[in-house]
Amino acid sequence: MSKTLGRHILVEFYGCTPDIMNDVIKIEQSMVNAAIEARATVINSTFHHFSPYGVSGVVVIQESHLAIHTWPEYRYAAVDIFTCGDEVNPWVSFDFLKKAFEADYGSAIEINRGQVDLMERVNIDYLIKERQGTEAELKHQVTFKRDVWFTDKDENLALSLRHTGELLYRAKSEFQTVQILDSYAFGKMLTIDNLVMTTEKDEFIYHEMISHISMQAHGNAKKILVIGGGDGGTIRELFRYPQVEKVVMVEIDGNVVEACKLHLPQIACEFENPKLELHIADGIQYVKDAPNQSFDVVLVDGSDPAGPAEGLFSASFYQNVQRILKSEGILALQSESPHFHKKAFIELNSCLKDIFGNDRVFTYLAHIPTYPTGLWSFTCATKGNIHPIANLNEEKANAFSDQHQLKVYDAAVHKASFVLPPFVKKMLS
Ligand code: SPD
Repeated sequence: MSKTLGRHILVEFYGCTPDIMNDVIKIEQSMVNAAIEARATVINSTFHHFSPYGVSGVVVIQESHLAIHTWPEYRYAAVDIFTCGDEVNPWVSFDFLKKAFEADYGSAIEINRGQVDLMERVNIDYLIKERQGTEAELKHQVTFKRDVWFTDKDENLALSLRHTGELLYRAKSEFQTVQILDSYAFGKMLTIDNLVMTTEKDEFIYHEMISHISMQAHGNAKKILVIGGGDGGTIRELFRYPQVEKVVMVEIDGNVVEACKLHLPQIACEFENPKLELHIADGIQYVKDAPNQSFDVVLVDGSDPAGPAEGLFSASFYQNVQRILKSEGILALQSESPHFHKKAFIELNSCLKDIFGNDRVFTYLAHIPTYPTGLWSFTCATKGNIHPIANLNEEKANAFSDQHQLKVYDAAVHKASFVLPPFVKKMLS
């Protein structure tokens, strides 16, 4: 056989473990290590996870590349390993990956690339820049840049955040998978089922906006119920109010609380507050069982309408919330993005209007950079004489904002957040 420039193997891995096929961090690390095992020099890696599942990525090596695309639902990975020169053996990477992906079966075809006999070598020494060391020293100087991405997406739209590629926390419960990753742009972030829940750098927007609009509109809330909110950001805001006597938090997954206490302590900083009554339980069941008129404020700080949070978008849940609110009470909830979760956003609004009355449901908006599309909505619904704008004591709200050095909430933002652009008004009419 004539001499070739490179060896290219096209690999089929069947019967892989589905969880591994959906794990961007494990796959990136395995692909990088497969290259290192084969004595390649890694320059760069780029990996993306796709919701709901699947990973794509490439490791650029000095000797060419390793690429992958996975189909966790078929327990399948298509891998492509191309190496140049005699020093790197792509079959070493093949063996390494078969083991790492726990594949039942792996096959490959090898293609020899660049048959030297068929080509004529020309002199291109003029392209060589002045060298700064020996071959070995130059190889050593190559720096490896990892490019690993987390993607929060539906079929048509996505938000991606680059992270370090290290997994700080992962726990899989009967409900969901909870992770903590470290993103370059927004710091550490909590993800649930591959959706961004909160990040160190922009969490303040969500937590101030879900809490203070209702708290300031009510003016004297003493007993508050938080459904979800296991990261602790919402209760941190609530405990800024000295009149608060009790906050009941019902979070379905203890892993969320554990993960945030360990890795996001500036968010999860009020779990030891003696006024907190924490239940690791189902919030839907809790509101079903709670007595009539028992809370001044109810905040629904849940995830998106899939998995365990789905019930937080149902009429029966809000009928119970309406029942357990005091006669002068207010509810606020995260109501998704008018762009990203259009259906949930519209349906939730009409469901709340049916339960609380047309003139008692108020949508407000905030810009949250790490949620898909950035434009995020909240909704409040009231009982009694509470009106979220008319009731606002601006002086008090501004003094509160100053005193606590809030970063997004003040009286002007409170009022402005209820100003809806015509396209959103139209969606809700
Ligand atoms: N798509 C993200 C919706 C997240 C809502 N809850 C976030 C929890 C923060 N406490």
